[in-house]
Amino acid sequence: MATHCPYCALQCGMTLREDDGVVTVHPRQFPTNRGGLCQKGWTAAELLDHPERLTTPLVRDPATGELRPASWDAALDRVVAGIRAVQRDAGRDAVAVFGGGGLTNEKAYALGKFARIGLRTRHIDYNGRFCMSSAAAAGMRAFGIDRGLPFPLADLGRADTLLLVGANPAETMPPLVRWLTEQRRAGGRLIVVDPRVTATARQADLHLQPLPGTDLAVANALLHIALTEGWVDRAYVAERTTGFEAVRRGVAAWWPARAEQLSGVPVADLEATARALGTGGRVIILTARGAEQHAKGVDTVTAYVNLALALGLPGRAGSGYGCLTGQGNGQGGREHGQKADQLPGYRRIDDPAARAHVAGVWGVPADELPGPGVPAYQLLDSLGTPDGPRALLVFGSNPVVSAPRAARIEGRLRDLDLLVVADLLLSETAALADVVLPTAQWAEEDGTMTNLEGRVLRRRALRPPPPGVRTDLAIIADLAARLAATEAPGARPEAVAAARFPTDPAAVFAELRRASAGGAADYAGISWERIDAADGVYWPCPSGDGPDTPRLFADRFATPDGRARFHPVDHRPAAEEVCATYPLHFTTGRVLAQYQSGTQTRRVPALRRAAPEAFVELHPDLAARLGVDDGDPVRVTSRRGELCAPARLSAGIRPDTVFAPFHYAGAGRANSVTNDAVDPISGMPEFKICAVRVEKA
Ligand SMILES: Nc1nc2c(c(=O)[nH]1)N[C@H]1C(S)=C(S)[C@@H](COP(=O)(O)OP(=O)(O)OC[C@H]3O[C@@H](n4cnc5c(=O)[nH]c(N)nc54)[C@H](O)[C@@H]3O)O[C@H]1N2
Ligand SMILES: Nc1nc2c(c(=O)[nH]1)N[C@H]1C(S)=C(S)[C@@H](COP(=O)(O)OP(=O)(O)OC[C@H]3O[C@@H](n4cnc5c(=O)[nH]c(N)nc54)[C@H](O)[C@@H]3O)O[C@H]1N2
Ligand code: SF4
Ligand SMILES: [Mo]
Repeated sequence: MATHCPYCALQCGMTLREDDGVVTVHPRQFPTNRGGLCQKGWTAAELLDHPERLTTPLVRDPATGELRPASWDAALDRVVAGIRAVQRDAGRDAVAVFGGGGLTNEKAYALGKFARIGLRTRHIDYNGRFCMSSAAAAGMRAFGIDRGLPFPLADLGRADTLLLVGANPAETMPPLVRWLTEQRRAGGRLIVVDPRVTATARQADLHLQPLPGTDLAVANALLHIALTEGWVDRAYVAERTTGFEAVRRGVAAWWPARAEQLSGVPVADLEATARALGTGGRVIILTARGAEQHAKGVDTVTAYVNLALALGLPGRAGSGYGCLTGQGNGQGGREHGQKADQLPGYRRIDDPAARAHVAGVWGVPADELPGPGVPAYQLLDSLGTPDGPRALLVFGSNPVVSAPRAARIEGRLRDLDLLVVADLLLSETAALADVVLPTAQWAEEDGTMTNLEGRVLRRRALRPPPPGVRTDLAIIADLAARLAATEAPGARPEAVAAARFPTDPAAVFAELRRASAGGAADYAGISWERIDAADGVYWPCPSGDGPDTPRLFADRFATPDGRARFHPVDHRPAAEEVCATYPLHFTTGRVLAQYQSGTQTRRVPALRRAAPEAFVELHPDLAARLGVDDGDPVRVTSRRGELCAPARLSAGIRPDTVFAPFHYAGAGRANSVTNDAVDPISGMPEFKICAVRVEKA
């Protein structure tokens, strides 16, 4: 059975085999992974028959306070009664939905539709807000469209210069490293910007090691140098862009020496980088979470987009700007309506034409669709407060581990009247729920995923879910039907009848195609058959007999006038700066063997052995000052909380910065420490920098 890995956005091709009930994973030739898989992909099938798999709904017993097995009827009745009670009391918006970028396109679409016409709440958002939102917002405002890579991944292998800013694919997308190796074999230069000497940085020709939170200044200095040296593509700027003059004036103040002072990157390295970018033939600039997960993430990405535009890269063959999308369906998950301000096809919920189109597909009057909700952190932080939602339904996220300032969010979740979590395993968030609904896993249901290239792929069911387990689509449909059957003031039961929420993913996809037709992310011409016939189909693909779009921007950008837009952006300090009490910078990220909040990968024995617990990475000089030896337990404290984990000494990290992975719960939870300041445009939290104190525990 040919399918794709359940985890990250590389969506490596794999083949599943079932012998005597045991499912094994085999690598498959696919254009992104070319037969490669990382350890997570190799072991993905181990969760299918995992002993901790949820196989029955759980309902919290009011008498004992414990979660107890319950029938589906009892569990769903409890959910519906809870929703109706809260909505009767506090209005429709008192119920909120939280989705995930790991859900298939079909599920993301169904969830957004369920929120808008099943619950009729404006409150839906998702974990992609913590992931892709800054790059998405920057792409929208510069190019008029947000597709992570506007070109096939294979272009990386042919780049003369490749700049990776805040990306560590050697750990986060290991098979992608083949493209980097190929690129350098062909004589290309790889430049990596990361405060740590990562496995990726070790392969680079040049490694810039800035202080976290200074990427914007670095980008402006690079453009400053390019201007001074005459590497700006004046013809391209004149023909294909608007707004350059203001950017030019802004970066004039970014002398390389000024950027060096702020970031610690030597002027010579800035000059070498600018030269490689400005004089290379095929040049690609990529950002990932290191640059984006800041309270100035949108402006930071914009600074790199400005640089790319000034050099004439976007739309030029073999060149361009892109961001590396993270979650398995991080791209599709941000297109079909689980974002607070969005309707399917990447339409805006406040656009009357978009509302009319989607309401038509859904068979409801457009004026019945709610308006925009609020971004994820704001939503989570309002739960259970007098003005916030009092019930929350979570599909595909574990915010108790992954949200910033997690102890506070955990408290908010506890304050809810009703918390419902659909998951395959008892995540830390599910453990707090009033009702837990066991869902099918990737190899048990059909659907589509859109990878980091904007390529729509088929996920295939190898076998049905185990007895007692239902698919997310079936849960959504059942809830919609039960809600329709209840009497609620002003509700139109027929509008939310079960027939409107098909459980067959093929039927959902057919509807999604119609709903997306004419939108920015147009899937109208994509059929499952067409995906099968090729190695996936790139959106936009408006017509069944027309072409798909592997490369964007060759002739025009997706803005009304077809030109890309420059935006002047300036450096600003991190939301929280170091001080005498909290003198060190704290940053967070990933290790190869764990995925996200770890619900899944912490339960796979080989992965647990490879990365069993949290750690705090710090420089030996800093460790010596603190009297800490390798392996000693240390405590990292911020204004918001603390993390305790063994020290891991590494000469590869800046002595003024400490790092911890965010995959762990309990005392090792990095998000107990992180800052919940968010980007004013995207709502992205500042996961990648805050001020801390470190001491031996
Ligand atoms: N093994 C594994 N792979 C994954 C995932 C996982 O959880 N585990 N998750 C997937 C998802 S959802 C995502 S979003 C991607 C993320 O993929 P990446 O963005 O590659 O992952 P991160 O480790 O979060 O961050 C990358 C690097 O940013 C650096 N960094 C920290 N602060 C700064 C800064 O201020 N500036 C710069 N330039 N760099 C900084 C960190 O040191 C880190 O090495 O990975 C995907 N793949
Ligand atoms: N400090 C710090 N925090 C971070 C980050 C960071 O770099 N630093 N990165 C952020 C980023 S980029 C991301 S993407 C988030 C991710 O963080 P989360 O949103 O917590 O992501 P996951 O751990 O993937 O959570 C997915 C949950 O859904 C379940 N699940 C998987 N598939 C399905 C399905 O099909 N249906 C249902 N119903 N459930 C399913 C899994 O078992 C798991 O419990 O974390 C963010 N948090
Ligand atoms: S790189 Fe990503 S998609 Fe590929 S096997 Fe690893 S986790 Fe799966
Ligand atoms: Mo992510």
